[in-house]
Amino acid sequence: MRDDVIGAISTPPGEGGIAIVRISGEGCIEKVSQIFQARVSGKDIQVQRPFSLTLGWLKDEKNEILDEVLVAKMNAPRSYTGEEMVEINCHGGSITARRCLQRVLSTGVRLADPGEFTRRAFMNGKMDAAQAEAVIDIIRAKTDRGLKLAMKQLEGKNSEYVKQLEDCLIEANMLLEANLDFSEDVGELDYDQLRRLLINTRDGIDNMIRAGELGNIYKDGISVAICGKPNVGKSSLLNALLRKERAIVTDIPGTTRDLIEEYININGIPVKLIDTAGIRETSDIVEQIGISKAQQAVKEAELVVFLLDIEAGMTEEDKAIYDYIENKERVIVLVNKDDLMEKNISEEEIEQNFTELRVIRASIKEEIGIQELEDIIEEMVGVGLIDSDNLEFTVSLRQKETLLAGREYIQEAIEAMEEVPLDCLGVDIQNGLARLGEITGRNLKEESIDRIFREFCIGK
Ligand SMILES: Nc1nc2c(ncn2[C@@H]2O[C@H](COP(=O)(O)OP(=O)(O)OP(=O)(O)O)[C@@H](O)[C@H]2O)c(=O)[nH]1
Ligand SMILES: [Mg+2]
Repeated sequence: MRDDVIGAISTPPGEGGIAIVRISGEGCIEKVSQIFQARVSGKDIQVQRPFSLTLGWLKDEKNEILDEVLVAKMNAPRSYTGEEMVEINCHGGSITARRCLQRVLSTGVRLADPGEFTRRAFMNGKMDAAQAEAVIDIIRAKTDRGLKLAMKQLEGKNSEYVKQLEDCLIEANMLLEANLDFSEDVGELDYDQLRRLLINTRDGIDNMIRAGELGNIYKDGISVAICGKPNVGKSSLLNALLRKERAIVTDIPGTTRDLIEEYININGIPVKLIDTAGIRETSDIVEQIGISKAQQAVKEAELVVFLLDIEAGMTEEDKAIYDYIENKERVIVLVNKDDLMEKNISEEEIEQNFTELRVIRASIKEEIGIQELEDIIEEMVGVGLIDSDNLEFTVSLRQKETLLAGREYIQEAIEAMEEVPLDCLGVDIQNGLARLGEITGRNLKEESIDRIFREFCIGK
């Protein structure tokens, strides 16, 4: 890990009110003072109070004004990275921020790698690994609930929970060691208590993974494909869920040719909706391409809404599409156009063809069944019945893999407890502890640290 001075633009590219150039590392205040002139003479940032702002100009090599800026300085260790830091607030044009950064770099500051500020914060003990992962979740949160969960992780919820599990294992380890070292004094090992501690840890890990996976739905979202034969009302459904006229709707079968993807928020879950071309036999080349895209989208989506037209009845065409859908447990059937007088799909027919599936009778035209569909989507992803305020976790893939690896050692210890020598049992417990430690990152290897920060953008 290098400890030189790094700098980057921390605001998104493009025009904005202001842009921020962030600089971190021992000596950065002195470097910025070389290129900054305070408006009020004598207010050099080297003597400025930390955590205050100084107005002034950034000067170029010829001592001409580059931009009028506000400079904030933070002293170590009370900054985001834990190092001495300066933030330059410049005008938010796409050129100004770049020129300010270039000027900063000309003083010998190095352009920061993606995520390097947060990486330094982690290295300097400002946050643990789980908290660093929360930073990226906060930036990427798509709904309020997703954000709330990420904030909980940043506050240290995951770390707190892992700590409880670690305490359990440490107690188990102490029990074991007391027996190894002074077996005459403490007598026989209390296997029941040891087993209880290990089972508690294992079940705690399972709970954490389960709750985390549910929480992840709010973070990652799900995809829902809308499919059916032409003219059943797929695009009408997309528009109704979006509450805007996004897709073209006509009574001509084969209106939609391409995939149309839009995001909506269903009770806090980010949902990617995909409207598809009506699937049918056709000789039209463009439509054929659209149909094969539709089939691909249906394959990949987490949930599929299969539409029928109650007036048109259930035809061979519908049956062929339905048969094509794999994993029927992710299908929601929506029998549309229930407002029409002529009904050619009976309850019996529905019952026969879609036993055990969720079926909604709807009229998209009259906005009947839309709310029910949203509720069923929420329910089907498994969070419908859970009070989201009790959902405290998301787990990153890294955290999940680490938890599972730890679980394996503990399970091994539980199973082999009375058959293996105590020191072997001790090794399993130690290994379990080491894995748990990786969640918060005390025992992290360089490549695991790289993995955490790989997803970050420059400037964070
Ligand atoms: N009566 C009635 N008509 C509807 C309803 N929903 C959609 N329609 C009509 O059905 C026709 C087809 O609707 P679309 O949404 O374009 O159907 P689609 O499934 O996207 O059709 P393609 O893109 O051609 O595959 C339009 O004329 C809609 O106004 C409904 O609930 N009741
Ligand atoms: Mg359409």
